[in-house]
Amino acid sequence: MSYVDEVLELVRKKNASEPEFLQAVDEVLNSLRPVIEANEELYKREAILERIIEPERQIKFRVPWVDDKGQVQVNTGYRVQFNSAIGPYKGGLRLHPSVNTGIIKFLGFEQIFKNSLTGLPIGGGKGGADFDPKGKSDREVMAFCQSFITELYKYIGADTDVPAGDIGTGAREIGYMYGQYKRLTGLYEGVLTGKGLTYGGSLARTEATGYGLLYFTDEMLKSNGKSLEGKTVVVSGAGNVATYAIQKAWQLGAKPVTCSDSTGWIYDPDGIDVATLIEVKQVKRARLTEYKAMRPNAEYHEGKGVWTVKCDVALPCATQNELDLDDAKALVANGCFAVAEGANMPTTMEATKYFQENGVLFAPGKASNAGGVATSALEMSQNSERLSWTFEEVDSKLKNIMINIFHNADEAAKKYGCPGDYVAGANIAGFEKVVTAMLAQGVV
Ligand code: NDP
Ligand code: 2IT
Repeated sequence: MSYVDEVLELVRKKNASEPEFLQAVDEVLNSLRPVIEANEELYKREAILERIIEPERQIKFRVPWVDDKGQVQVNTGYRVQFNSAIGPYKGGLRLHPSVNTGIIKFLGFEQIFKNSLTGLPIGGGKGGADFDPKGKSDREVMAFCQSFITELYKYIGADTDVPAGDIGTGAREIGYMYGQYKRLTGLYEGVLTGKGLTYGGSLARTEATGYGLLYFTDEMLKSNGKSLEGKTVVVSGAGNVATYAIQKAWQLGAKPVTCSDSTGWIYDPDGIDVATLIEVKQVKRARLTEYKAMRPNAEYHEGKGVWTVKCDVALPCATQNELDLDDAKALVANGCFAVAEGANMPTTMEATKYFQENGVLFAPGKASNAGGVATSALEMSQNSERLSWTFEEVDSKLKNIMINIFHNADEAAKKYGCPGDYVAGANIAGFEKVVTAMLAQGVV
C-alpha cells in the first residue's frame, strides 16, 4: 500500500465521525500523490502526512451567556490550532448552528495550504461556535462574544494565534471580541483581524475576499485566452464574500445576476444591485425577500436554485458542499465555462471532477478565496508597524498576491504533469512550503 493510502486509511479510522474533515483530507492527499511519491522514503520516515493531518492543538470550551429574557444559554466554542510551521495560527471564527469539531477541522486543514499560498508568514487555524447570531439583539451578541473571548483569550495573541471573521462573524462580532480581549489582557495589539477602521482595521479587508476572488478569476480566464468582459456571472451567498465578489464582477465588466441566502435566491435580470444588497443584508439584516420588495423587476425563489440559471461563470460564495453533481451538470449544460470558489469547499468532489472532465476552468477555494486571509496578514503588518496603508496600497498588494497564487498553482500543476488542474496545483504549491519548514524545524 502506498504511503498516501496508508495515511488515508488512518485518517478515516481516527476521524470517522467528521465527514467534512475526511473530504478535505481526501482531496488534498490524493492530489499530492506525485509529490509524495517523489519523496516517499523521507516523508514516511519523518511522518510528514501523519503530522500534517493532526492538529497541533484543539481547544473546546463552554460559552455561557444570558439572553434578553434573563435565560442562561450555553454554546460550545472551538479553536483548532492546526499548523504553525510557517507562522502564527491564522484563520476565521465561524458562528453558525452547524459548527462542530469536524467542520472546524476541515476549515483549519484547508487554511494551512491557503495561508501558505498567500506567500505571507501565517500558519493554519480556525475556530467558532454553534451560536446563531441571526435574530439575536446586539446585546445578546455582545454577551456571547464577551463570554467566548473570556475563555479563548488565554490561547490567542498577535504573535501566537490571530482569529478573524467567517460565516456569522463580521465587523460587529469582531468589535465586541476585540473589546473584551483588550479588557482582559490590557493589550492593544493585532490579535484579531477584520477590525473596524477606527481601531486598527485595514482598508480593503472588508472587500478583500470577494475582490481577490475576481482578481484570481480574471487572471485564470486571461491565461486561458478568455475574459470577464460582458460575461454573465452566477453567484451564491449574500454575505461578505458574495457581496464584494458581485461588486468587483461589475467593475471588471461582467454582469452578476444572482445571489442567495439560506432560505431562497434572487435572479435580477438587470444585474444584482450592490447598494440594495448591502442595505438588505448589512443594514437591515433581513431576508432576500426584502431585495425583491426594493427591486420589483427581480425574481425571488424559495430554496436552492442559482445553479440552474444560464451563465458563463459560476462563483459559489455561501458554504461547503452547496454545489453538487446535479448542479454541475446543469451548469455545464447551460454553457458555464469557469467556476471559482469563494466559499470553502462549496463544490462536492463529484462535482469538481465533473467540471474538470468537461473542460470547465475550476479554481479551488484555498487559492481563489485566499485574498481575505492575505489581507488579514496585511492588517497584521500594519498593526505591527502601527501605521495604516491607503485603500489603493492594500488593494494593489491584494491583486498582486492573487495573480501570484494563480501562477504558482498553474506552474505546480504543469511541473507535476497535470496542467490546468488548479486543484492539484494549489495543493502542491501550498504543501511544498509547509513541508520544507516542517522538515527544517525537526520533530515538533
Ligand atoms: P457571511 O456570514 O457573511 O455570509 C454567508 C452567506 O452564506 C449568507 O448569505 C448565508 O445565508 C449563506 N449561508 C451560510 N450557511 C448556509 C447554508 N448552510 N446554506 C445556505 N446558505 C448558507 O459569511 P462569508 O461571506 O464571510 O462566508 C461565506 C463563505 O466564504 C464561507 O464558506 C467562508 O468560510 C468563506 N470564506 C470567507 C472569508 C471571509 O473573509 N469572510 C474568506 C475566505 C472564505 P444566511 O444569511 O441565510 O445565513
Ligand atoms: O476562510 C478564510 O480564509 C477566512 N475566513 C478568513 C480568515 C482570516 O484570518 O482572515
